[in-house]
Amino acid sequence: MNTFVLYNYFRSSASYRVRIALNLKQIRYDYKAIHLINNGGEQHSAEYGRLNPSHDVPTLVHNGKPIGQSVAIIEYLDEVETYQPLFPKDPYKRALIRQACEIVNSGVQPLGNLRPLAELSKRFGATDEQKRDWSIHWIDYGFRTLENFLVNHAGKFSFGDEVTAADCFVMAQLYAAERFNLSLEPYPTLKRIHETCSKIEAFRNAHPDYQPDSPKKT
Ligand SMILES: N[C@@H](CCC(=O)N[C@@H](CS)C(=O)NCC(=O)O)C(=O)O
Repeated sequence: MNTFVLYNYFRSSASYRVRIALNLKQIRYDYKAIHLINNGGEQHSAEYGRLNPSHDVPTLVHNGKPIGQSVAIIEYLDEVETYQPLFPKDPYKRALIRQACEIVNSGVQPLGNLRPLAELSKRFGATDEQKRDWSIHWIDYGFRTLENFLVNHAGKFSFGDEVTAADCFVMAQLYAAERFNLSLEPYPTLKRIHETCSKIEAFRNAHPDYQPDSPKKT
């Protein structure tokens, strides 16, 4: 039996990246919701910590073996399931795709994550309004960085006309525009990628609103 279990949270952008990759590869998986707010944050439980010592989502468990960090998970999925490759063979193209993934993964998302935002309040008394302002600042920084990078590489998707791992990261990051009600007009390349991917079922079905733990689920 080949089993995949994804511990994740509907609104988590790092989880969203992995859901897109799983869907693109047509891998069926069990959805295990980890609520990041309720019960003091279910990610902090000792039981979950045994699966993922970072106490964050997502965690993929493949045949009983856990993997954390969305970059590691998506690269692993690409190695174990060859259907719909997410990284090309050419080393330079692979490096560029990883560059796009890391702009999101290490350059932007950590700055808006729950934990550092909570710490801004705890240590410096930041209000909700100030934290919102902070988040929007870094989201815009990330969008501008991606726009300036991808304008030289994008076709319909982030890299040409083929879907790659970069699209999993870019689309998940673009969800921030929906959450914070930001226009994509200033970022025409990102807007085009968003329009392309939003028409594809694998991306649509991974959207936070359609997950079992979303209050908006229709
Ligand atoms: N680099 C990690 C980021 C994981 C991460 O920050 N996950 C967030 C949700 S998007 C989380 O679990 N936050 C919980 C917390 O801060 O307590 C990955 O790509 O998996």
